Amino acid sequence: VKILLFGGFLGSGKTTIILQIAKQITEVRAETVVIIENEIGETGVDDQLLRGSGLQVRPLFGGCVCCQITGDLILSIQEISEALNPEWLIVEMTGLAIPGKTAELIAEYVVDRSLMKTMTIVDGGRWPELKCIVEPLIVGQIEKSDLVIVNKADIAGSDQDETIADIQQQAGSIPLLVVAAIHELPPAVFEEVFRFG
Ligand SMILES: Nc1nc2c(ncn2[C@@H]2O[C@H](COP(=O)(O)OP(=O)(O)OP(=O)(O)O)[C@@H](O)[C@H]2O)c(=O)[nH]1
Ligand SMILES: [Mg+2]
Repeated sequence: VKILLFGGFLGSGKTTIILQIAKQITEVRAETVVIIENEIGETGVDDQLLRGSGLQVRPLFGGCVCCQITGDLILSIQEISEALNPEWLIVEMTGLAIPGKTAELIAEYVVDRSLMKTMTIVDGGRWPELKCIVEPLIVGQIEKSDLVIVNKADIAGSDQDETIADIQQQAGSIPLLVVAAIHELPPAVFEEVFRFG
């Protein structure tokens, strides 16, 4: 099993992107996928949205973004890989999780880090505002990930170049893609997401 971990602040577009990635896996690559939804709240909205598309989805509820949730996640990954053994496992993390840290924890217990890829989704339009309010979180989400996807390019304002330059600076050598996930993602995005090693 190869694991794709999607993180990024609340509302950045994780579910929208995951839907396209999962469809690419099942319809284009003809491979199997299970999605784990790591939700904070009690109603699984994303869960229903994803399930409506005919995909296999496991909800994973938890209280907050701590080790407890990662413990549940690790158990779910173990259970799913043993019972279903899909080719791909997609995890939508809560908007408050740090993808790279979660990957390190999973790597300690279940799956080799080389079989995991962490994607951090950034809402380009909200970056300046969120940087003022929750800088350590959104910067941490970027710093520890394998790929940064800046989303909502379709509604970007005149400060977009500045924003992307700032995000790129935080990302350092981590690859960065700019997308509008509300439209069909270009092939280059899928290539990058599915590229391992
Ligand atoms: N304009 C625009 N809106 C987008 C884009 N991608 C997602 N959205 C919208 O942004 C909102 C949040 O998208 P989601 O995919 O649910 O984001 P999320 O990160 O899964 O959200 P949570 O799971 O609640 O943290 C939805 O209303 C989407 O339709 C985009 O590229 N452009
Ligand atoms: Mg979501």
